[in-house]
Amino acid sequence: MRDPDIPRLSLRADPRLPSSPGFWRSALRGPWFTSVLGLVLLVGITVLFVTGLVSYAAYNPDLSPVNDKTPDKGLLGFYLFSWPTGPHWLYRLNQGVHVTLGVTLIPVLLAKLWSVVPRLFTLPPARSLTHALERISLLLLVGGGLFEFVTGVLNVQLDYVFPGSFYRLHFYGAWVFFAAFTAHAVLKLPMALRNLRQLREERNDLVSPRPNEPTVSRRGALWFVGGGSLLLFATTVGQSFDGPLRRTALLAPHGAGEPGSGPNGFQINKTAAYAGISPAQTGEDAWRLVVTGRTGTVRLSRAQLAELPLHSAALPIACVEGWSTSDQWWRGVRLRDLAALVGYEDDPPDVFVESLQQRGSFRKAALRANQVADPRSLLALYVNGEELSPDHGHPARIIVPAAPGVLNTKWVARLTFGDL
Ligand SMILES: Nc1nc2c(c(=O)[nH]1)N[C@H]1C(S)=C(S)[C@@H](COP(=O)(O)O)O[C@H]1N2
Ligand SMILES: [Mo]
Repeated sequence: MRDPDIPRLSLRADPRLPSSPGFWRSALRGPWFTSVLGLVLLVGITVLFVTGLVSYAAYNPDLSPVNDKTPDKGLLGFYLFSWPTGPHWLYRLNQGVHVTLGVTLIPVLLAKLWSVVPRLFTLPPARSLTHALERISLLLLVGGGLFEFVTGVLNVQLDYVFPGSFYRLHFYGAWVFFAAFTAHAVLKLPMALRNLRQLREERNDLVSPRPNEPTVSRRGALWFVGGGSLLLFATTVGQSFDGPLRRTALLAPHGAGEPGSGPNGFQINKTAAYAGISPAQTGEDAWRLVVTGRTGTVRLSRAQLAELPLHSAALPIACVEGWSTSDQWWRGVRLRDLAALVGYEDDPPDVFVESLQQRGSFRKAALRANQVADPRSLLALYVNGEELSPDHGHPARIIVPAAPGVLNTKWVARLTFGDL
């Protein structure tokens, strides 16, 4: 029974309810802590956004629906450009930064959200129209941020959980999130900078009116968050390197695998068995490369291919998931020489590449004319002085400088040159 002598507490005043400032007891919360984390995220998330957009452009999504089916990227795709083929490590660097930085920022993001969580419960929900708009934008900010981090991590960890749709989700999500993020940064940056410069902390609604005895200083808490980030960084970054460093990439599922030794001993994404490629399809009698272009169709056995002029290129495999290999020595036929076989002597066009693989998302890809024209772009038959292994794409695979791994189609069966 309620004691009638004790006045009923309002929702804002009853410290048992999260809508009351008194409910939140941590002595850490306050403008300084939130501002430090906010400034780290301002820089970090801006880098994530830029590298993410760049990564999307690297797919040549505007070239063919095979590369990307995102509808109406027209407006958001205003910035798409013809992805260059140099420097040859461009995608490797970009995607390594995107994924490793994204993982590293997770503790900062969580700490930042924790530091402002009392505001989620503020009552009344909206004091004015401006306040209502601000809270809606915060919903997009927090929701968008969590969405981008969660979809990114799931894609890296769970091996393409959103077949075909990850790019769409992550791409649209990025624009929504970054729009809200920009508005938030413009509104809050001046205050955040003031908060950092001030020696004595201003009080705001984040400061608990009845704080618990602190168990750690604010700086100590920041070190804790930073330590978490450092740990994630240290267990992820190795995925971009070969040798013993790769084994430190405990959190990168495709980074720390044991790729075996020897010339073909580098990362494998999907094995031949997984892709359903059987030795019967790839043997000398069975396999023919079908090349189609202006002047018709040419069929080549592997022995015939190996008699064409062969060229070498040192190029990495760099996956959208962030892992990459160091440069491998590929040897094979230049794509532009194959284009010349079917009527494109001086003007190599785009090419549509199809694999022997019958199911799965990455059995087709489109490459742009500038990629076909680059003398380092090969239909590789050998790697590091040996035959390609079945898992790396025997009898032949595409390798193109600076391109995302997904465009380096394995077990190639058919090349169709011509404007896509
Ligand atoms: N046919 C086919 N080619 C493919 C793939 C695939 O699943 N099927 N995966 C692509 C992806 S996503 C990457 S990162 C590279 C990996 O090449 P690797 O396994 O030789 O390292 O191959 C690409 N080529
Ligand atoms: Mo990949």
